[in-house]
Amino acid sequence: MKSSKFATFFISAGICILLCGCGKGSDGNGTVVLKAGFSTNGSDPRVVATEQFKKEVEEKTEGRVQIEIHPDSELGADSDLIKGVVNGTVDITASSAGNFASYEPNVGISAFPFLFDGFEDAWEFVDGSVETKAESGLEAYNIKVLAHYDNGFRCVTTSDKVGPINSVADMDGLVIRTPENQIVMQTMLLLGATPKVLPFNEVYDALKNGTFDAQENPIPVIYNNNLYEVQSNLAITNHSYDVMLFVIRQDVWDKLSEEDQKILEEAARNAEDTDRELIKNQTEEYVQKLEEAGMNITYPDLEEFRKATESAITYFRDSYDADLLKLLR
Ligand code: EAX
Repeated sequence: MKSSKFATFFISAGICILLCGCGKGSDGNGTVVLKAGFSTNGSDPRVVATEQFKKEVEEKTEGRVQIEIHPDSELGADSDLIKGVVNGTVDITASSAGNFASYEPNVGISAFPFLFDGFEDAWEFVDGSVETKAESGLEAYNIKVLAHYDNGFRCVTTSDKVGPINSVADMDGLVIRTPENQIVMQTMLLLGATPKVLPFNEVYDALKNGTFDAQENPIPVIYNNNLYEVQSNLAITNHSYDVMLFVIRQDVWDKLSEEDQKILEEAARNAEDTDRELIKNQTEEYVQKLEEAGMNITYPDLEEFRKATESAITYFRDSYDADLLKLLR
């Protein structure tokens, strides 16, 4: 009796070790679970596009790579999400290029004011060699760029108390919330405003309780995150193009098989196409929706905004790669 029980114990123990020892990951079957964090809610195109990315990756890797999506700053604000990719607590995020500038200043280059004439012009730039060179320093921070999502062109919103923005003079002395983005902040300073940083997930309440009376974001962000409920005026300034770097931890990427890396690259390109189409369409369609939601829309003369901010590039001359700035012009 004793020996057969002993044998049963050893056989079952052996099977258990075999099952647990044959792969990586918590469930022991080689599954990699990647946490993707975002500062905006689930209706934002960056999250919608990443839901598509998740579906394609999980199907084509046959479940070897799984993506957990965390919107609404569940894993932290934009600066926390980027820091998370650097230190390994967040695996994937998408955030405005300028938010990465505190690690690699050159990536803010696409955010200079009034650089592009429209989406196609901007996409040609971010898909080109100058952007690739600008992003090259990110690898040193464990950041691998998978795709270039789009946040749109940033515009200014204000409360009833401040009133509408019709000219640069209306920006004078305006305390305005911005992301922690040096280029956007300098652009506001050059317009005579006073930029103050606040994490995006705190913006709605700060506008609602009057801590802030103004903010600036692209039209899709304003609509998808219901900022029209707490802002009365929208000025179509398009003062800064906001490319979003869709990034993954370099150390996680390096551990994936070549086959799975190719699957993630293709899924990221497809998600980028979806994101860009959503942002372009929403930028064109949502101004009317914002007007129907009660916002007063103004179209300031952008030539005076352009003139007031053209010195932004020289302001950052010392922190940008000189060749890059030459290529930029
Ligand atoms: O899109 O913090 C900001 O204003 C950013 O644009 C944020 O990612 C929301």
